Amino acid sequence: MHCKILGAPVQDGAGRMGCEMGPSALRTAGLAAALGDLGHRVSDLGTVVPASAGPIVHGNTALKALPEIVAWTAAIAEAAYAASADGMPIFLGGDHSISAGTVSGVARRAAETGRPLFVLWLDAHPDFHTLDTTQSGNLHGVPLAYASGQAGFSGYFPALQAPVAPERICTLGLRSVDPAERAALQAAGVTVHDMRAVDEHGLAPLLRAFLERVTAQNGLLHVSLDVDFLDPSIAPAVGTTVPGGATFREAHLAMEMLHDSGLVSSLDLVELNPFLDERGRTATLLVDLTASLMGRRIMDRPTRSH
Ligand code: DIR
Ligand code: MN
Ligand code: MN
Ligand code: MN
Repeated sequence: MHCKILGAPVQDGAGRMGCEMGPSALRTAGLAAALGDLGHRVSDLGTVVPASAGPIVHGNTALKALPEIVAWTAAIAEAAYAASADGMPIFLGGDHSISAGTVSGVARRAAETGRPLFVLWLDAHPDFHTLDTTQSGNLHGVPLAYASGQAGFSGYFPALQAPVAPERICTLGLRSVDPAERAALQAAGVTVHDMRAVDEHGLAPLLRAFLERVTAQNGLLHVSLDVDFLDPSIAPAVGTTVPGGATFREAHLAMEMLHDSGLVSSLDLVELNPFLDERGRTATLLVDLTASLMGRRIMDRPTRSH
């Protein structure tokens, strides 16, 4: 596989500074070497540069850095569209607002290939606010709503060329959902597996059922991995830690199953805040999880896992 690394050092979408350093930390933790050791060809495409931000006025006065995030989204969407022409783009955030651009860009590409794009959102949060419902005003809370074509973005964010149908989205790991998001997720028909579901059923059957749906429709799969999907005890370097997240083995199992599925066509690694890390521990974990997703295994398996 040709892995294409692309940095998107956005931090204006999060409530605090530091995510700008995410791409540097992931590179320093050895992402390219880990992928190369697995036999992949690796290209580092460098860093996305945003368009210049013009003034934008919106009625929700809580919104923070709307012109900046809109400018980033336009640039990231173009870069994601270009990078997804072939190979496997790996987008290094940056806060989760980068996924407004990554998902819309790869969705535009998928629409041209005629294969349906599915999205797996690994996160403590659904990031399903609209510009009208966010109360924090932090725009890392809106990318999934935008990319799936929810109302309220037009005239502000770039026009969506290929919204991802909510029925093709699965969120896994949720444990912090705002009331407006809960209602919107249900109304839209997004598949939601919160941590209660993971506790009750185990992660594997939930993920397997989703992957079987992607396979049945010959789909492509974008995976968006927010650091706060992981339990803070193993991944402290994120501004929005929430207790009760995925364990080390749950996270690796998810990545191993994703690898075995052969379905993943693009990946986001987001919300890493190196300023909050403990000697690169979280960055290293993200590199190891990416390696599992790209084929690192404990033992060879005689049969595919699904
Ligand atoms: C909260 C937290 N739902 C908000 N969101 C995120 O600010 O809208 N935290 N994405 O990481
Ligand atoms: Mn997120
Ligand atoms: Mn989150
Ligand atoms: Mn977040």
